[in-house]
Amino acid sequence: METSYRLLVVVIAAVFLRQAFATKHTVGGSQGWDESTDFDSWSSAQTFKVGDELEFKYSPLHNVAELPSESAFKQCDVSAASNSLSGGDSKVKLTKASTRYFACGTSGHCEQGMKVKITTVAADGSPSSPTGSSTTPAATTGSTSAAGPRHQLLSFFGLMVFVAIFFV
Ligand SMILES: [Cu+2]
Repeated sequence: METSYRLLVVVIAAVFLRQAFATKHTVGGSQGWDESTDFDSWSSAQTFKVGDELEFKYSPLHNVAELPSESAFKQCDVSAASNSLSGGDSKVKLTKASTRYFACGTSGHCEQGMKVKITTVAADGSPSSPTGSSTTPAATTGSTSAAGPRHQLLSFFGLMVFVAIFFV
């Protein structure tokens, strides 16, 4: 009885810690990896952090080609692909702060807009360049870090669960 309780606690803690540190982004949201999806709108609403994962979900008509450069991306040069994925459910780990380019390798699909540019930032979420040119009044600074408290709350919850494992 007690052993299964502790196992449950460990599983819950693992789930919360994973949520606190990594996010899985389903490319294109509920529409998935498809010609009809507006990938610019989708990606601009996301924050990609180191450690996060992309998941491409698509029909057998499609595949995922990673392109090596901005120019290959702009020209839809899928023949230059540095990596190709297929099978309908492809996961890509974002391992460093960089910009990566993905397109569908099926003829004509990239030209129809089936491509997405992913810019990954450092996991701590700190901006890569200095912000603002003037001193911000103290009263408005609270609104700039909306993602921070939630992250800290999840981390804190995970820590509390680990503490509970040792004292229960
Ligand atoms: Cu396609």
